[in-house]
Amino acid sequence: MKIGIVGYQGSGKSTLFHWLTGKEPDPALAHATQSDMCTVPEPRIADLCKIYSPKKITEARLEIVDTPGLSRTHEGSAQKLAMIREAGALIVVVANFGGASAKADLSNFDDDLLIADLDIITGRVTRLRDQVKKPRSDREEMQKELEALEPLLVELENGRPLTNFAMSAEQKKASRSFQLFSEKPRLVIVNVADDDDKPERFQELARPGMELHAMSLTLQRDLAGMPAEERLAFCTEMGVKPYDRDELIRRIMDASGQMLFFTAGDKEVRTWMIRQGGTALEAAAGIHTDLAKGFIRAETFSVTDIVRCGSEREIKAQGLNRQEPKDYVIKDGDVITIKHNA
Ligand SMILES: Nc1nc2c(ncn2[C@@H]2O[C@H](COP(=O)(O)OP(=O)(O)OP(=O)(O)O)[C@@H](O)[C@H]2O)c(=O)[nH]1
Ligand SMILES: [Mg+2]
Repeated sequence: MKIGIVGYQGSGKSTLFHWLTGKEPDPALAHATQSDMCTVPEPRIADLCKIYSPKKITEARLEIVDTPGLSRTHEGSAQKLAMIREAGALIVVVANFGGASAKADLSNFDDDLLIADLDIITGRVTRLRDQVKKPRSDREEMQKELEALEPLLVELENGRPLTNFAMSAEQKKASRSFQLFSEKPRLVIVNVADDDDKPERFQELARPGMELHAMSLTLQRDLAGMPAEERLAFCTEMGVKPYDRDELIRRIMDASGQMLFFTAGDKEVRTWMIRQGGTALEAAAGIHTDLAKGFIRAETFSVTDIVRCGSEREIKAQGLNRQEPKDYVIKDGDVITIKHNA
């Protein structure tokens, strides 16, 4: 899944991209999107490695996409927004330095995204209303789509994002191809001035179901680039704290509606990403289509149990090994082995 970093011009998006991925975005490509992969750190993978001594360790990664900033005067916004439609989740970066107000920018940016969606749905609904009046073979289908979209239009017209709207299957189907922003999960980062010593105060801008973090991104990126000793000296002298980047990445994954599970053996210990609520069959498909096709069962135990037991043999001896069917919902920390027909 792609995670799009979005926000107004100069809010610190590229600085965040650099900090998260370790890759400096190319300034020559500032008008386009730039993406890079970012490992999702999972501390328990080290515990599994002690048990399995694998030849190889592979960690799941998120694709982070840096995007050109929107102008506050909306110039070129439609084109820039079109570049991030396909992102599965958004990180909204709002600045609170150099005269910018995070509170105002956050509210305005939300409006910009909502208006972009409203334009699209208004266009489609207007067209459908026109089409259903005509005698055409697909009239019934169009009527159905229209009925599905009209309530969504009402929500957007009233300034309500669709993240909190319980959509019917028909509505999901009708809206999917538009890749609406207001349906995308988001996480907000308030980028404060380097000398801001109370970033916690921005928590009041968070809304239910929307996670918010506040920090100086330039400071964090620079700290991450320092050798450990220098970082410690700098932090002590300046009275600043490094933000836990690994934890932030896990929070980004979580906010995007995904989670990790493990596969483990002496060849490879590996983390995989799956949507929260994903089934054993989906996990199998994520590993290899053949595993999903020939799926028999998922042998499952929890990472906590194997770390406590120290071996698979002991897991089995204690009866902690479960045989799960296709529709089993994967839980955080599951270690699974898919049994399948070749
Ligand atoms: N004071 C302060 N300045 C920052 C901070 N983060 C970024 N800046 C400055 O803001 C400017 C923009 O940073 P970028 O990361 O390039 O911002 P951007 O959002 O990628 O900008 P565009 O891609 O042009 O939209 C740079 O001059 C940074 O030095 C911060 O935490 N504090
Ligand atoms: Mg940039």
